[in-house]
Amino acid sequence: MIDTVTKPKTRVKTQTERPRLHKVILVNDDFTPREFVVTVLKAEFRMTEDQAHKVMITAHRRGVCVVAVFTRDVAETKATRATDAGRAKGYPLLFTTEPEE
Ligand code: TYC
Repeated sequence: MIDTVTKPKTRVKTQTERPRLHKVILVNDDFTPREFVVTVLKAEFRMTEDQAHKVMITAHRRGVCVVAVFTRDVAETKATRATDAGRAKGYPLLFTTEPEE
């Protein structure tokens, strides 16, 4: 019997798709002190005082503010750590995540 080798007819995709990015969103509340929100943003998201203050004040005025975008795992880990930092002090500070369009 003759073994025949057939070439695949379809071409394999050569480019890997980029993973979808997820937004970390800061949610306003009436209880967490402004300065504490700034401290958490600086520690968890490596922001400067100025950047952190702008994000905090935007969430304070508009209800929410996008903090940054990451791959899903990183976004979820950072949102959880930042939310837990507030909870450890008894504050209802909340960071959520959602996929980018
Ligand atoms: N609204 C809070 C206050 O007046 C400050 C604050 C800002 C809390 C942003 C949460 O995501 C937040 N103390």
